[in-house]
Amino acid sequence: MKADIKEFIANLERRTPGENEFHQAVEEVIESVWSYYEKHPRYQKAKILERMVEPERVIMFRVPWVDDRDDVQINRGYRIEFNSALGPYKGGLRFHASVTLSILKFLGFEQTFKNSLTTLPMGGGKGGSDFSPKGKTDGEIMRFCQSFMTELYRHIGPNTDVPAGDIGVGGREIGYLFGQYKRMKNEFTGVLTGKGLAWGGSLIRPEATGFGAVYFLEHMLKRIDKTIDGQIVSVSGFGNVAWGVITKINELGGKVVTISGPDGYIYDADGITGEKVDYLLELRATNNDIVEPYAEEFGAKFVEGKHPWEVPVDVAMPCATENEVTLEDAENLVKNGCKLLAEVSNMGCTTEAMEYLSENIDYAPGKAVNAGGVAVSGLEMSQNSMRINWPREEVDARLKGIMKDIHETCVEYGLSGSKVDYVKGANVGGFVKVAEAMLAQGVV
Ligand code: 2IT
Repeated sequence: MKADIKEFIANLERRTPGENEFHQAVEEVIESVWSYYEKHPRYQKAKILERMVEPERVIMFRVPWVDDRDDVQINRGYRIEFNSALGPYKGGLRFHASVTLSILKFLGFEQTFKNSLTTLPMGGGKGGSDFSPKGKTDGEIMRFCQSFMTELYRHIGPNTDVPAGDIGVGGREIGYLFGQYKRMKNEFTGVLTGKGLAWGGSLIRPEATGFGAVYFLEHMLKRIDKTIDGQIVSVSGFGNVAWGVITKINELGGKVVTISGPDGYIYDADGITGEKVDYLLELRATNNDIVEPYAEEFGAKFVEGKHPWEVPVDVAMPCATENEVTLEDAENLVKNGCKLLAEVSNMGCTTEAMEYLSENIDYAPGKAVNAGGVAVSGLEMSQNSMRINWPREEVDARLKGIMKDIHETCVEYGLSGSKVDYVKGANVGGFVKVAEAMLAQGVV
């Protein structure tokens, strides 16, 4: 690592002790953009990078609620308003026991560059709570969401900050959050995305992250003269994003052979198709957060306590959570003939795994691959502003166009020889627009 990058990171670590995931996300971007930054003294003079790693605002608050046994519960709520150079803060809410300030800062930081890549006018933000909806009743989830929004409502708005879902926040939670916002502000407005179709939601939003990732994969494969038809794919997770990826891969003739949960992974050599894909929705609705029942239902193999990256495949698509692919996993994938890893989870690979994969196969980072989710959120905002709903074909065509543009941006900034450095391409491509906007807007 270059001395001045080292110093930059050391400074960041001094100011944000213990925020390991945040440091990891910043380091990846800094390494990518540093040579570009050095070539542009006006960026340095304006301290663009130093400003970019400091969120514009961090909100932390108490979320008290009463569970079904009449016990008082206390969770912590957060909203990181990271960067508004390109538009209102935009990014999801994560409800999961593992949520910390560091995790939300890493996600908010990444979101800024991801949103920039989508070409839509959105700044970067992220929020959530250490509350996990898994194992809770509907009533408990509603009371939690209402308490959470009772504080959050004063900080957000359709022109200020527009949250959406992430892990643990789906249509049900968005509904409860929206209801409470509307009640408190007496305003029916596009303040959240991922809404139900009857009350301002967009077609394709639930599928967008997974579909967009597969559209991106198509462009990656095209560069090496391949198509999705016939590819064997491993997927992790079994939530909304994994479901979207599996549905689209099937449609395009590929075969997905794995899914996973916190309990282990499923290997289904025949492919996860037809009623098995519908079963994923059932599995999620049981609220247990385990995949093992799939094995009993369809006679597939369940491997306890392991990640699916030991299964030989052509393409790997992590769809669960950060740092879910370690160096050892990456080595296993490559050893077993994997040619391409398209990261769908945010920062799905550890730094070591990412470096190893970039050197050995085609690897693209989450902020490019999964940007279809927030892109369709951006399209939901447009539809809300115009008070119309676009048909399915219109949203899908726009999503396809955006994923193509993101891939082209990665190639533009990441091409080295005949290979594309997707990490550099995504980071520099995302950075340039934000940096230019910050310069134009002065020292704020
Ligand atoms: O990580 C992400 O991009 C999301 N969770 C979606 C954010 C959004 O505002 O739709």
